[in-house]
Amino acid sequence: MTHQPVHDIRAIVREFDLLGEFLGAEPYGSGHINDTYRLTFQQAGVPVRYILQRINHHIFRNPDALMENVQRVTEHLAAKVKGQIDASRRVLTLVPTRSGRGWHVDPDGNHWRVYLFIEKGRTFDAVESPEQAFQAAKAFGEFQGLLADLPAPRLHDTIPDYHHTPKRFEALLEAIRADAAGRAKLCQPEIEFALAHESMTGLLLDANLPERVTHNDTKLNNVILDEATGEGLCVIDLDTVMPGLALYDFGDMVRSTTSPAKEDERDLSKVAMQFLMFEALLRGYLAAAGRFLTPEEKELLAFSGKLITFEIGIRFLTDFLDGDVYFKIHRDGHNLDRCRTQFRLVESIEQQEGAMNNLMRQIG
Ligand code: ADP
Ligand code: GN1
Ligand code: MG
Repeated sequence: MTHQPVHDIRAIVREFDLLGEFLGAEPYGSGHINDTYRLTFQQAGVPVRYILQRINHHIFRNPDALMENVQRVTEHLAAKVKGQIDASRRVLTLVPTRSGRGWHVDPDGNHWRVYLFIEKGRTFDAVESPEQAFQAAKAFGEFQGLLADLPAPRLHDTIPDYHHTPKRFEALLEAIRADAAGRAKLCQPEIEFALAHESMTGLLLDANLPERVTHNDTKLNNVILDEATGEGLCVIDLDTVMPGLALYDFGDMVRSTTSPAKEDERDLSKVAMQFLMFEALLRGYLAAAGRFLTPEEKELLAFSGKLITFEIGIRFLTDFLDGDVYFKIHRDGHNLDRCRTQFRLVESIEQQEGAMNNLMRQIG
């Protein structure tokens, strides 16, 4: 099982330019990669909260480059929303260290950052209504739009070949060959499912689509919705913002937002691509991104959902075979459970792909 390593949070917190008395820190959120804490300070008698995160440097091999990206992206976005009501809830704001840096490196080489806590917002691990899907997709579409004019230089690739599905497939083949944890016998149907789908892995990369600045991890719980109005408020989890394809972003919304089940649901009968949610995503995304997407991109919107769901499925399967070295797990077989929901969702999309494409052609 995954245990959060013990860190001296109080000492880390002292490095940041935070006012008032430190009241405490608690682990926060359900991300699979970084360690996230919610901090509380007392400032002149009022409790004020922050998000503290340790970057997983086993996964992000160059955390300084990553933080340079995050700094450039958040500053660019902040300049765009400046003057709007609630501007500081619409974009992540880094709190600098006492020495004026955007992040802190501790003596063990861990990289830490602090963000203002976005109050009166919520994230969801599973979708509850089409309106949520619409709002999330609109927020991610606007995010892409606002970053379209990010000045040069090109952002760093924080994880090389992150959405290179054929290379992800190669990694799976290697994991099957190595069978490092002796688990291949436990997942034969999933291995067969993966092998039977190889032919689609290169379709987006081979389609000559434009490179854009994209988020690359647009799952539903990476956008904060306003608690009161439900509006898509703030796109978070910026570690993978880098050059990429718009369609991998839209695809990951389909993957993470159309099924009512959580990503690790064991009862696969609950997993399904709900058409109403797809329609809401499509309308929300096009409301923001429709003006800049090319016809070739629009044509592949439905397919992108199937492809990235398959891609994340094979990544979970690879990690299960490798012995759970990448994604945080909280129970035995967790990565295999996650893989199964993804593959079930691929099947559900396959069954509805014709109708999804028709809808896209009607409103796209
Ligand atoms: P991970 O990379 O591990 O997924 P995230 O950056 O997505 O980490 O953060 C994990 C969770 O913490 C999010 O899903 C969200 O609920 C919460 N969170 C992150 N940043 C903020 C913030 N600035 N304000 C409020 N909540 C936040
Ligand atoms: C991870 O960081 P988090 O939990 O939002 C992963 C994504 C996967 C996602 C699946 C850096 O995202 O690629 O799509 O899990 N992030 C990284 O839930 O690998
Ligand atoms: Mg996240």
